[in-house]
Amino acid sequence: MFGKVLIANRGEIAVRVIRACRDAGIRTVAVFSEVDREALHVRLADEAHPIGPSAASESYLVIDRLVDVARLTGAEAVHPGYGFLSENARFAEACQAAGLVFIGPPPAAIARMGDKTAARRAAMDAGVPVVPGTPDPVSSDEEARRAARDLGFPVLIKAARGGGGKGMRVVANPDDLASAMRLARSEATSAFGDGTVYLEKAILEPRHVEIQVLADAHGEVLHLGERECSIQRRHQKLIEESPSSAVNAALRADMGAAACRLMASAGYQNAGTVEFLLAPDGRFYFLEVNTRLQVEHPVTELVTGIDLVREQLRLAAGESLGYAQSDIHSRGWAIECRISAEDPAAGFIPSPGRIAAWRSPGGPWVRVDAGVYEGGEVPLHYDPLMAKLIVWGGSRDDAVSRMSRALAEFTVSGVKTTIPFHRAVMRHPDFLAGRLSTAFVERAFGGGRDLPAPSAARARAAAVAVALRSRAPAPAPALDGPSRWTLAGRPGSGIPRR
Ligand code: MV4
Repeated sequence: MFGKVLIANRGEIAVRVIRACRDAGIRTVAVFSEVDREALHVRLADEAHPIGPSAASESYLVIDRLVDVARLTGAEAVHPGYGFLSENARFAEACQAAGLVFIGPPPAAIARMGDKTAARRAAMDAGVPVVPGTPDPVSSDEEARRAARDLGFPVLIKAARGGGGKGMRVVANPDDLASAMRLARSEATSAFGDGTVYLEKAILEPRHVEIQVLADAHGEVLHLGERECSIQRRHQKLIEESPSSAVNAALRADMGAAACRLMASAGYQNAGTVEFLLAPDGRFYFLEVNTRLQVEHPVTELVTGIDLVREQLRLAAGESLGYAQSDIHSRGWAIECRISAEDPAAGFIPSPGRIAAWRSPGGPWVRVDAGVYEGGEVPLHYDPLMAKLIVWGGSRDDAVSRMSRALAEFTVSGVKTTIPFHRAVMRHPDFLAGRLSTAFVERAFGGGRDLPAPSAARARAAAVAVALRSRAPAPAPALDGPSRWTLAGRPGSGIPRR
């Protein structure tokens, strides 16, 4: 196993990886931008090094700087977390070229799955169902008309280079096709520098269900069941659960086998996720592969008992999985709520700032993966995710009531949070009945606009919490060496405790 790992990320996922390393006796190297000098991941790592200004493009995304820090600190491997460089094949290659192990799939697998049309072809070749559509890009309006007639309306125009729903357009009837093609092409050109589009039959009211996969370097590929991720808004997931109330044992076995076939055929290694659309009629269709650890991985951990980050470390070190599909069992139900510094009552606009009060829930089967602390700052430069609240229950009903209880305990002030949104979802009749689709948030909450105001008692409690914690923060020292937070108080550091 590795002696030292560099974590090329920040926030809750950097903290998550540091914890897995510490559990495994591995030393950790954190990196930080100017605004992150006193961030939680910096305080928890064994050592922490500056990598540049606050803009991610000048720090967390600078491949050469990250590789340099890894080399200088004697790290043997690099964990990319999610986002930033986690799905960048050039970063994985640069790590390998510098003699570092990239904790993720081989660069070729990242590159292949990053090309959505290549991934779609790989799925078809592996016998994995894909949504009926044009096998090749559509260039003329005439070609589009013919394809749409064969597929049947409504159809979706998708950008070949697209992702996250960008450049996607629904067309309900033939009259709208030509203008929709023009719009989709120009959107795709400005978003991805490539106006190539293709057509798919539109699946109405789908669920977003994904399969977690683990693959070792010896050809073994296993799946850890599904995650239901339909509760999202504008392609940002808000709540995830495992299992899905729409998936029974037979469907799980089918989807799991399909995901494993695809990953095996792609020469995949480490942890990865295969995303599917699940139609109301129970048919499933391949969407894309995420070649990284995902935000929502903890719900799978809680139902399977498998530490996915520990597995990533073991697999990257060349170890065999060491267990079979029949050894993996899912027990009970897990739900995750993403706690972001966003104002759900104002269209989920980011609400960066200082966290005046932070009281997170606890108790049995409640897990809080946070990347922040009371008195700390949520910078405006990055994703506003502060923490993930994950609970387990023996049944879905138990998990929902435990989540409601945990959300009731959660007090945050100084920034607006998504907590009120989550409290409202936990009471919604469609959610309680497991009646979900990707349209749930728009349908149930008008996209988040129709939220109940917090009670007067909650507003008073928040005001008191702020009043009690208005201590001025210490100014951040200059960016000139390792952070004081991780050195202060350590024998021989020469830095006095504050
Ligand atoms: C679809 C679809 C319906 N039919 N494809 C959106 C993101 C991109 N990766 C794929 N997406 C969709 N593709 C067909 N043929 C509906 C969506 C979709 C969606 C998918 C997953 C999660 C959330 C979504 C929200 C809206 C639309």
